[in-house]
Amino acid sequence: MPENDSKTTTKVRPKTERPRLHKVILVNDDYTPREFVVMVLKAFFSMSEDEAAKVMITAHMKGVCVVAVYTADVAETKATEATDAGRGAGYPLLFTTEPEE
Ligand code: TYC
Repeated sequence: MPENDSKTTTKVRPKTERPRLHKVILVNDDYTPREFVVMVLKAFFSMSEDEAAKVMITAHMKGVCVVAVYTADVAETKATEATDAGRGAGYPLLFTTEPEE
């Protein structure tokens, strides 16, 4: 007697979903020097002087600015390392992450 004669079939669905990306967000504060913020953006996010200056000024004026998007673990690592660079220099510079919608 067949153990499985129910003719169950499994449809193979092409799995093309990409991992959700996470934003790294630069948060403004009143103490970190502008030039230091620009230096960190260039060092940790491979930005040009012009790109870094624009992102810094946007955070300065609006309170926050999206720096870049990465997979979750890369975003988390970069935000932590860039925040630690500020901490190491005695500044309250903060990078956070959040999932993209
Ligand atoms: N607001 C800071 C200042 O006036 C500069 C600054 C900009 C700090 C952006 C943090 O995310 C930041 N010195």
